[in-house]
Amino acid sequence: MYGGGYVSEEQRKQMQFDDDPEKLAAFEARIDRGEKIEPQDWMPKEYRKQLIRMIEQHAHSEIIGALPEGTWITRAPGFKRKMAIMAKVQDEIGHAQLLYAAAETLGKTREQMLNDLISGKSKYSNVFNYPAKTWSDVAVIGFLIDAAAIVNQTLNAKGSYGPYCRALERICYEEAFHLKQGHDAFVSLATGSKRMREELQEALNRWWRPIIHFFGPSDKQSVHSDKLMKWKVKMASNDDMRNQYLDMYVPRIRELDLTIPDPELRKDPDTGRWVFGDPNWDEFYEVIKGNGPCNEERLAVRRWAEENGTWVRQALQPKSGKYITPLA
Ligand code: BYC
Repeated sequence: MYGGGYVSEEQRKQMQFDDDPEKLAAFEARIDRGEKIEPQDWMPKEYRKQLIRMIEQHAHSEIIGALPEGTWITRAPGFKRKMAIMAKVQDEIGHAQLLYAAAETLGKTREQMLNDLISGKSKYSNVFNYPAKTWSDVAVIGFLIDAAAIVNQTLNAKGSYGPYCRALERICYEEAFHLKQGHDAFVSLATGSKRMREELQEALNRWWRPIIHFFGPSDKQSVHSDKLMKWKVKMASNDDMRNQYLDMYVPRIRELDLTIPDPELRKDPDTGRWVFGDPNWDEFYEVIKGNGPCNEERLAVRRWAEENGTWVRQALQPKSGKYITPLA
């Protein structure tokens, strides 16, 4: 099993032991009542740690997620598509800013987070470690990955940590608009020439498995879900989110006469749940460990941006001189 963030049962007990039981009970009662937890409020160490991990990973996913689409700004077909993809990429960077600000309220600085991203210590979404080879890949990202992100984020937005929920609410509004541009690009290709349809089908074939992975490992393999759901950081399990997504988007793909590249995919009428072929979880764990097709390239771009942007940050903070150079 992948062991990146694994917390042993013993460590878990220790973490709970470290927290004052009365404060913990009062905290959990607040969560049960549906109250939002704010930065100045008491919170268990594990809640803080988990939120930093998740929000930070989410922020990194936004800036790394801008890279595959960013390479298509100059190559998008036509002026309007170029404008739209450029605006979308700018929005993603804005989302990262909102999310880093939300994570900072929990005590980890932005510099530490960026250091952990470029050193490979922190994770970001598996999907951004695959290349966007053609314009059709960009359409698949814009429609099907943004749709997956919306399923996940509209649920997370109802969670317990105030700053994360407020950031997500705004992000979801913008993502809903991104979805429209992705859907428009996707439908144009699906209803276009034979060559356009073929290219779109090839892109769908490449992306289907990473999309299934997007919601995280199965509930049996998920490490953090139980605690995160108890504390209403996550509002649905990985499998429930994946199921909800398949319910919504399998029909929309099929109505365009495209083939989902999984012959075993079907909805079980007895359970109402989707059944699918082996999504190759080994590939997922390899990708999130840093061994996907584009991990090195993505981090190299971030490193370049950090190194070449240092002078700008230093110029903006002339008096303090306290800026920590990434990887210093
Ligand atoms: N990719 O215990 P589990 C976007 C890791 S940006 C990589 O189930 P959890 C967009 C997990 O971190 C949207 N790693 O985890 C941007 C853990 O490892 P560690 C990104 C993954 O947290 C630009 C291990 O696997 N969305 O859409 O309970 C353009 C065990 O997993 C992934 C978010 O970040 C993954 N897919 O549940 C277009 C949303 N899945 O940390 C679009 C916020 C799992 O112990 N995050 N892992 O080493 C979440 O909602 C949850 O973190 C997840 C996973 C549902 C993703």
